[in-house]
Amino acid sequence: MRLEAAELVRVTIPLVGAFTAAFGTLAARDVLLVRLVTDVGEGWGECTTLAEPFYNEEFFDASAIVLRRWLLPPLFQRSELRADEVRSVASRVKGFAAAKAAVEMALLDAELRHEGRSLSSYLGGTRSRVDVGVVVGILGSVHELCETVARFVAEGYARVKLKIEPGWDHQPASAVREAFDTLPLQVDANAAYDPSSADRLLALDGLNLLMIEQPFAADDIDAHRRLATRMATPICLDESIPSLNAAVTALDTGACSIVNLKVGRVGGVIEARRIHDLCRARGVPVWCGGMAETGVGRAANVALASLPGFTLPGDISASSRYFARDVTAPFELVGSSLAVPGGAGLGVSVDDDFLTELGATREVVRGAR
Ligand code: NPG
Repeated sequence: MRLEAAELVRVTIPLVGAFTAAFGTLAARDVLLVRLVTDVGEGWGECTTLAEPFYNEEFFDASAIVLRRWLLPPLFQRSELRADEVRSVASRVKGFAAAKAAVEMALLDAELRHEGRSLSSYLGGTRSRVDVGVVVGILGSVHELCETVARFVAEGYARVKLKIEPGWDHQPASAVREAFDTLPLQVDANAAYDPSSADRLLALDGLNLLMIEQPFAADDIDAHRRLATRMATPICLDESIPSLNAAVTALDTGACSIVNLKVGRVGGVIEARRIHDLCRARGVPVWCGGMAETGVGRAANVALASLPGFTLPGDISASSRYFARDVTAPFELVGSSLAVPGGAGLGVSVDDDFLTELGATREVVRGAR
């Protein structure tokens, strides 16, 4: 296929409720979508980065610059382009995994739509529905937390993840455990702990958690390894795993026994599948992380989570968890699962009129820089 036109679409979508984690509070989601027009049709991708570099190094404005100046222009030069070549063409650009993932996603969408094949089938998915969980942010009180968890459990979510940070960890988690004694429950620290305060995490061992996710800094693999030798609760890594190589190191050193896979963090669904394959070969469970994406990014997440190694529910809650109205048809919870789109490509259509209604800005990116 040949790339003929590219557009960066930016829009801010209000969230149904503010979401707080160690990286800050989101009251609205700044969304960056990439629309690519090729000679075989168009495709959409989502750059899942946040407005500020508080989750990882990448952030919204920087991703847009990198897309405009360095990621998209070389793709216009190629007379024959396949989506699975994006990673190597983009390898001159260091980092910016979410921007790269968005380009790969849009080209895959175009390519697979043309072939009449779904992303799930392309990746080797084996399920038509995927079990999902929900994430509850840091709230004002334990009472509010327990009420929020109760509401999500009533909606059907069969696994709950609590955001924790120093000062909001054992007490809220044990209150939820007490109120929901058999609920599959896990916690996520987004790197908020200093290894010198590892002792306070040991208390979480009594709460029968599925896992504790990313307690320490992304580059501190050894602190995670040390904690894993002291805790019975499995350690899961998210921010520490930006690539297949990083996954190999984390598993070889015993820094984690579960891996969170996020499309935007690892640079695309194809790299995510390679990490999935590695983990599956080693018997390490993986699950699909989320970044409060619109239906575009969610479609990619759900397709990825349909692979056989995704044996734990993902952070891919229904669209209504974050948005009163999404830019695609909503992903809806039935029981505790979402349907994997069976349509060609991502299997979702973007509601352009709604984007306009929301005040989206559109920037045409050209081949020459
Ligand atoms: O359901 O999409 C979702 C959100 C899951 O809380 C979630 N993700 O740290 O994993 C995370 C967190 C996140 C949200 C990270 C937004 C970055 C942005």
